[in-house]
Amino acid sequence: MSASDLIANLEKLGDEFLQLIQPLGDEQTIRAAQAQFLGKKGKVSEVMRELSKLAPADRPLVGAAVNKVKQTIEERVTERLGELASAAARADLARVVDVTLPPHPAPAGHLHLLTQVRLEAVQIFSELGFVVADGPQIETDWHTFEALAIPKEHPARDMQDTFYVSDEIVLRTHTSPVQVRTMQLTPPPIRIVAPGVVYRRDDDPTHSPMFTQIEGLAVDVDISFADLKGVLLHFVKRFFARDLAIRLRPSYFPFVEPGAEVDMQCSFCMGAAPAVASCRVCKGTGFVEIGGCGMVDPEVFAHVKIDAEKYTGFAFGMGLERMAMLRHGVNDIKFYYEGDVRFLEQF
Ligand code: FA5
Repeated sequence: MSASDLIANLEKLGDEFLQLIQPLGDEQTIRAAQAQFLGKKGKVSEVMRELSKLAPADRPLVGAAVNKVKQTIEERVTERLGELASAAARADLARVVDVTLPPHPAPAGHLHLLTQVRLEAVQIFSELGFVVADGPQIETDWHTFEALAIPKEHPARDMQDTFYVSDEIVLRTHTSPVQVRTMQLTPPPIRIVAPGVVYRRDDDPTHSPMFTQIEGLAVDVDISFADLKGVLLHFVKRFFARDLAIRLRPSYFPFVEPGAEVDMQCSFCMGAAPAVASCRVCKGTGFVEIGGCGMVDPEVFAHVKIDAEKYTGFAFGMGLERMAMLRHGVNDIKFYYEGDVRFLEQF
């Protein structure tokens, strides 16, 4: 083939490519067309192979024509891709966005089961006129033990049971020191509940070294044991939303006289045969202990300078983990503290 034939062929290839690319609407097919012409086995390369057969004097002319058609093809590819990109951008801008559509819901957390239980307990007591009181978790030995008539030799003060910060400072082992602080500051009538974290050297499936209690205290003229029983019964019925019985079992707490353990009817088997016989929650007794209670001991009144001749009072303290366990069937106290979402999101 002569040099002029080759140049004419190259020009034709250029025109052919320009026609071919015109209707193509996406990058992939445009690139494929480009390869069909400029690739190793492409149409332009085929012409280039003829170059070696030409007289040396003719080669530069044809070489220049090859470069020209290559340039034409490459420029047109760039141009066409640019056109497609701006058409896509224009279409994107023209798209109608409905700004009134609701967004995808973001996963939201909720209050921890223990927080829910604490708030509910406070709500129930506040309906009876109790207000919330607070006290420090790092407490003096005096407020935790001494003022509550818990003598130095009492087993609760043992290193086995209490976390000591120093000889005179402890991590409070119960919420009862809030009774003392409240009575020191407020003259009767008093009606408070004090929910809060307490610490003991305890660790098994139903006991944790850190747990939550709710303390109650009422001091006024003519407060009786019947008032105490009425408040506790009302609380248990409301909290469990069932007509459960309570049992006040005589017991000893140095700061109350008389004192009692608060048992409630087992919310799992209801204490009824035959389920009660094999109930693992109440261990076949039909009742479960939830706290302690009693009438404020005159010795405590003496420590906080309240006239025991004029006033009487009742106090109680219950474990909130225990109550949440009974209401929701939680069988290991650790679940509350491990932060496992599979447990937490059930409540
Ligand atoms: C007391 O702590 C008394 N301060 C209660 C009290 C208050 C009596 C006012 C009289 C007047 P006790 O040690 O029994 O009592 O604890 C009360 C409740 O806390 C228990 O019934 C139990 O529900 C819960 N509790 C005790 N130890 C733990 C523990 N390690 N982990 C989880 N809950 C516990």
